[in-house]
Amino acid sequence: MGQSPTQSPAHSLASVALTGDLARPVRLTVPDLLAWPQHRARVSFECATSGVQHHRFEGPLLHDVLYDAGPGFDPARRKDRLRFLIAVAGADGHHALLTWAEIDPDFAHAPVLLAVGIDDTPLDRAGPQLVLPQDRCGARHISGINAIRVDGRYPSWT
Ligand SMILES: Nc1nc2c(c(=O)[nH]1)N[C@H]1C(S)=C(S)[C@@H](COP(=O)(O)O)O[C@H]1N2
Ligand SMILES: [Mo]
Repeated sequence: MGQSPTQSPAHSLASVALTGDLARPVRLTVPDLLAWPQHRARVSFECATSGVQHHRFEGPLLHDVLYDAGPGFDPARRKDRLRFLIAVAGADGHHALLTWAEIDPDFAHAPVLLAVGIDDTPLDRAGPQLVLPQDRCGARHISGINAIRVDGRYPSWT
């Protein structure tokens, strides 16, 4: 897996920074994201202002990419994962929060993608997109992702 810094002058590749409670924070380009198993999804979503859209996406599972960055929970204790949030942000500031349990195979196991292609067009320059095939509304289909922060700051309620 490539971990070189982006803003490669020759190609001006977009990149996404994985930060927060991770053992191995990293900055990844869309070509870097091809290193994980690729999944496909046909998605329809409705925008409150522009109506229904249909797209085909492909890319790695968000869970696979984040898991490899070493989230700071105890992998042997399922309950320990329940305090983790994932903040996904586009370069324009649009953002959404997911819980770790939403994408964890032991919990909701949502097939959330970090898409590297939309309708057969690579997203190398535009940046990856968050794809939640289970969402009816399109608002969480964040385009031009440039930051994902994993946040386990809820260790205890007391
Ligand atoms: N970065 C970014 N992604 C975004 C938005 C946005 O404002 N910024 N709007 C969301 C909303 S409300 C919808 S409905 C879909 C619309 O997808 P489209 O931009 O392909 O039309 O994108 C979502 N992703
Ligand atoms: Mo929307």
